[in-house]
Amino acid sequence: MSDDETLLSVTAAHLNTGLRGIPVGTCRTSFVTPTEGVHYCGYPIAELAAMDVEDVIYLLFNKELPTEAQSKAFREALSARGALPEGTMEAVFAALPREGHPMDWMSVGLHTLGMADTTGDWNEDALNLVARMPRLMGLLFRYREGRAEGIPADDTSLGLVDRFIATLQPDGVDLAVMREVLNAYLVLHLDHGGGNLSTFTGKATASGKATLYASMASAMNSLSGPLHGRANQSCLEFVLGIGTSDPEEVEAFIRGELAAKRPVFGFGHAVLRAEDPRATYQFALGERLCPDDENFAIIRTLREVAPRVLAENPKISNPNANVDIASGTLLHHVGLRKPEYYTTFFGWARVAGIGAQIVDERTVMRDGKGTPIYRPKYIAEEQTLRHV
Ligand code: HAX
Repeated sequence: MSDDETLLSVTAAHLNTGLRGIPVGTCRTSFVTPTEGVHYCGYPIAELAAMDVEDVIYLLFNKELPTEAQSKAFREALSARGALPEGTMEAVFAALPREGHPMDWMSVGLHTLGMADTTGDWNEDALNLVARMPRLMGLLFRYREGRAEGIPADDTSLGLVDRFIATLQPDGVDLAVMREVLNAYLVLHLDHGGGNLSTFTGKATASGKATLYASMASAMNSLSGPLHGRANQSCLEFVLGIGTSDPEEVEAFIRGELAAKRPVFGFGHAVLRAEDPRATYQFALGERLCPDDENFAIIRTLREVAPRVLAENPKISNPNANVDIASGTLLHHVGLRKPEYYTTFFGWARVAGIGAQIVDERTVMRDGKGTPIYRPKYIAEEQTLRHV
């Protein structure tokens, strides 16, 4: 059945299924296929994974890869947009409870930026936000860790990853390795089709003409759920809980988790039917950057053992590794040791993809008129009607 026919044949069976599989719009930035995973503007992710994140963000906003001159101009434009309103974020972060989840801090940070400096132009605001995220992220870490003293001035002439690292000032870490891991993490997580929950939420909020910043905060609140972005936090917690890379012990651990009806994190996917190319890339990166890391040894064994064990259950459509299997291990290796922060990196990346999709929906769709305010239909149940 084609997508068009599906559109015309919504039945009672589709109700209360979270709009699963129901076409609601078109997406200009990315799509996902069962074997090659996510594509950005037509390019399979495997072709983009090693590029600088600035160039891939350019692709999402402009629908073509930049020439050398365009790349340089785009980086300069991001630098020019990068400065945060003086002192505002610092004052807000200083007042937030440190026991709050980092994703809640990120959401407050986005609202803070929006209150201080919204232009009302979708494209301007989306690019300003992309440019300001590294400093927001760096300050988020510094204030939560109680390291607010001596934060260096923001050098907006640096690239996006370097600006975060410069604000963070990590101790005892190989900065070149950290830069490569973070750049890859961001590129791999920038976008994932139009209908994932956070992207959909961001576009829905923007359809009511809330600001770009308020829309992005909505998107990040959606991403913070354990069934969505926060799965990457759970995945490293799972790896740390295994504590051995011995294949027999790992297999016994997996069987124990399945018997206890717990998920084997880092495996399976709703759409992919092969190993996620984002996982494949990160495994290759890990083999190059940290082959002796003890957590990397665990996920290497998991990758060998888990698909075989999971494939014994015919219900599991894809027993192979997904994007979350290796990302936490790589972040951990470069000194970002606390899994509770991992969804903020996911969110940082998605700000670009969701921002580009919001710009498309608000300024390009329907010959530039933009998608109207979202209003799916809900059918009243008889019981509800009796109380009206
Ligand atoms: N461990 C245990 N059970 C699994 C499983 C896994 N890794 N993968 C699938 N299953 C189970 C499902 O829970 C489902 O069981 P029920 O029929 O009892 O509900 C059954 O197998 C069929 O599932 P499916 O059709 O193959 O996959 P779904 O689309 O339902 O679920 C999930 C996809 C990613 C949620 C699932 O594979 C899972 O829970 N994986 C482990 C958690 C995880 O790694 N999450 C990160 C996902 C990363 C991602 O999607 N990024 O975009």
